[in-house]
Amino acid sequence: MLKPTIEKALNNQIKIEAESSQAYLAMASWAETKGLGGTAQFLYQHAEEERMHMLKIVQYVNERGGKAIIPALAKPESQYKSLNQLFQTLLDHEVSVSNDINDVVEICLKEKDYTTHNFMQWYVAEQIEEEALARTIMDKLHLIGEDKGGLYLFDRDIETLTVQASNAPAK
Ligand code: OFO
Repeated sequence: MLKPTIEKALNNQIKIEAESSQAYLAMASWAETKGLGGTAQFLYQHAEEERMHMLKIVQYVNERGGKAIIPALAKPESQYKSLNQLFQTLLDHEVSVSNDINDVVEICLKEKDYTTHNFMQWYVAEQIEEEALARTIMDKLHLIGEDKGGLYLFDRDIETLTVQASNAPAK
């Protein structure tokens, strides 16, 4: 049985993951309307992954005798000045999600809930990868600068960029 403090922390994390999914869906839609098809696909996929992160917690809470709450969501930001601004927002968001996950881990330790602590380790590892991926993308965008040809190639190649690829050693 989950302690109420843990249930509350996990329900809060469900909302954060759902908000992430919604935010990336809005980013994907923005990119699609700007003719950035590769970026849109990457972000649609990212939105799906965040939905899966949410779902895992929903099921965990219910399996452990708690009650998962499916939250109402605020309308996400839908306008961006540039790809640079969009991906900086994404990176900042992932850093804040990492902090939120660390908070849940801390509560688990305080409450001596080692099962949930163990469950949360998947999220801790995932955040390292997601932050690395977002930083890789920002590095690429900084290199490209205002170069239109570079942006064209970026949009073409980002579709194949995954969390795993961003961790591969540079060739
Ligand atoms: Fe990218 O955040 Fe989920 O965990």
